[in-house]
Order: sequence, then structure tokens, then C-alpha cells
Amino acid sequence: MSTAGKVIKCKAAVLWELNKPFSIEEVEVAPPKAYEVRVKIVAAGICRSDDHVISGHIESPLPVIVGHEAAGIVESIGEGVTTVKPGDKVIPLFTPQCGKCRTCKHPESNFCLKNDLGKPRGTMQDGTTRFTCRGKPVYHFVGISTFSEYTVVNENAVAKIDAAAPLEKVCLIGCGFSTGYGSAVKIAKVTPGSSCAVFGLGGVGLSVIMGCKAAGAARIIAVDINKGKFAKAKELGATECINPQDHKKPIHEVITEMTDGGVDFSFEVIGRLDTLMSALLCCHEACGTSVVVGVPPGSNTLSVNPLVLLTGRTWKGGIFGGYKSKESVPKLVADFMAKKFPLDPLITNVMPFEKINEGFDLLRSGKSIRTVLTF
Ligand code: PAD
Ligand code: ZN
Ligand code: ZN
Repeated sequence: MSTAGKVIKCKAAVLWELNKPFSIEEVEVAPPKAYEVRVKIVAAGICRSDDHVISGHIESPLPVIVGHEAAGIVESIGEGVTTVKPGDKVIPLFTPQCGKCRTCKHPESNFCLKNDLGKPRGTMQDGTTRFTCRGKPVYHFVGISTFSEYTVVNENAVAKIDAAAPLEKVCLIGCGFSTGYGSAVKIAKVTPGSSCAVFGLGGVGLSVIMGCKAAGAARIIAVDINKGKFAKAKELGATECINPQDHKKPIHEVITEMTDGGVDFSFEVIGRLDTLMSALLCCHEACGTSVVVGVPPGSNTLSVNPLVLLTGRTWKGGIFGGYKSKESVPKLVADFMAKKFPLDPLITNVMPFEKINEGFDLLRSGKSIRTVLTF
């Protein structure tokens, strides 16, 4: 029997309070309104940004259903939807691409003004919610809330992908892989023969390393305080791995000495102010570029001596690897299918959705890279 047009009751992981485990609840998911799409989630990865919501490091109204790195199948569509149809394999997009706003029309930028990232309302783009639990509305996270068996997304926040794509792998293209890889090839525009330093070797940082390697970097210095991450970093292209705790000098000085005055490109992929500063200072004072990828706590600010930039450094950042989401995600999936990059090395754990809290424990203990939850 078709579920189109009806409320669907299903399981979702609801976060009722900060710093508490998710509670697996029965939720009601309303049908999609005009220009919206209801998606049956098949696989969802766990990204540190989801954990940032639990800790309060990323602000969100509560209760909320988080999750933003997933793949699924269209269950039904609202009026006016033309770019996907029921049965299509899709990836939800945490940064939408409306195609009409100033950002979307700019050839280089991707932070579409329809996003719910900067000052999150926790709603769909029309300001209302589609989830209810125990009679209360539940908020959305970045417009896609993927830790639910069913979710509703705007048409500009979902991309149709190859029908043959393995959803339990390509879900990583929804955030971690694309964010890291694009930060190297699209935001930094890493050049052949260059030197790079990558701070933080989680799923996103390792994807930065893959991007640096694909762009032809000659040296890729991987930096982490967890030595357990070094073998995987080397497998994916790091030429050297360093632990700041093994050095008496500040790590930016160590890297500057190793690289004749600093690297060409550096990346902060942790989300801390001290490592943001180290990454900035370890790129060459005259010709280095440093890219902010990690999400630091929203309320924190850095104080920077402008002379650090006056000598010629470039400091930039970007969401989702700089990719315009709706047009780029299908191409990234096609590249994966054509074996242009692997995703398997990033997936260390696969478990049923109900074990979501165990998946987060593995991330926090530094034992996993990406855990993929299957529905
Ligand atoms: P992760 O937690 O899997 O990886 C972070 C890594 O940093 C771990 O290996 C840690 O051991 C390491 N680390 C922690 N503290 C330090 C330190 N002081 N010095 C050196 N290394 C350290 O996270 P992830 O890879 O899922 O995400 C990384 C960041 O990127 C995180 O802040 C997340 O919110 C952000 C992110 N940004 C975007 C975007 O669009 N810009 C998208 C997705 C994730
Ligand atoms: Zn993410
Ligand atoms: Zn837009």
C-alpha cells in the first residue's frame, strides 16, 4: 500500500537534551509539502559535526533529529517537484543549492542562502517542522535530519545519484569525503609538487589527504595527537606523520623547519582555536594558504596579529569542500563508481541504526574513522 500523502510512523534518534544519549523513538513524519521530498534513509555516517550538536559546540533548538551524511531512496514527492521521483536513489544535501540566490549565481561560492547552518532555525525552509514525537514538534538539523528511517528535505537539498551506487558507501559523499577532498582540490587548489600539512585525521582530514594526493602534492604532513590514526593516513597518501605531543617546540615551528619556511597549503580539520592558529602559522609567510575546515565553537573568537597576513599568507575556509551541492554530488558519485577514489578506507565500522549511541562512543574514543549506520 502506498504511503504517499500519509503520515509515516517510524523510528528516529531524538536528542532531547545536550550531553545525553539519543533516544530511539517512534516519530511521525508528515508528507512532503510543495517542492519537498520524503526520503527513506538507507545508510547514514556519523560525522563529528553531529557530535558538536550533542555537546552544544554547534547550537540547535531541541529536541532535534541530527545526522547529515546519508543516502536513501525517494518515498514520495510534493507538488511541483521535478528533479527526483519515487524510487530514485538520492543523497540529502546539508548545504542546499537553490540556484537562484546571490551565492548560487556566483561561479565559485556554495554557501546557498537557503542554508540552515549559520543561525539554525531547526525547521524546513518554510519555517515549519515535519517531525512529531510524543505529541511535540521535533526540530530538523541543517534541513535534512538523517538519523531517522524517513526524513523530509527541500528539493534544493537532495541530489539524484546513479541507481547502481552502493548507498552504504556513497553516504560519505554527503559530508565527510566531499568536505575534505574539496577543501584540497577546490578551496585550496593544491598544486602539483607542493607541500601540505593536515591537522586532524578523522574522516574529513583523511579525505583532505586524498585530495592533496590527487592534486599531486609532493609532501603531505599529517598531524594528530592520536598515533592510532597514522597508519591510515600513510595508506591514503601522507608522506610524514607527526604528533605535537612528541615535540617540545610549538608544532608550527617544527613544520616550518621541516619545510624550508612553511608549507604551501595547510588545513585545520579539528575545530579548535589553538590548532587553527598552528595551521595558519605553519604555512609559508609569503606564499602559503591555510584553509579552515573544522568547525570551532560558534561563540569563540581568535585574536590575530595582522602582520601574519600582511607578509602574503592567504587564510580561507569553506563548507562542504566548496562544492555546489546539487550539481556536484551526482558527479562525485559517478567518480566513485569510476574508481577515481575509494571510500572503503574511511569506513571502519558498520552497525544497525539502533546502535547509534555505540557509534558515537567509538568516535569519541578515537577508535573509529567513519561508522555507517544501516537502516
Ligand atoms: P574526527 O573527530 O573524526 O577527527 C578529528 C581528529 O582530530 C581526530 O583524529 C583527533 O584525534 C584529532 N585531534 C583532536 N584534537 C587534536 C589536537 N589538539 N591536535 C591534533 N589533532 C587533534 O572529526 P571529523 O573528521 O568528522 O571532523 C573534523 C572537523 O571538521 C570537525 O570539527 C567537524 O565539525 C568539521 C566538519 N566541517 C565540515 C565543513 O563543511 N566545513 C563538514 C564536516 C565536518
Ligand atoms: Zn559532517
Ligand atoms: Zn542558493
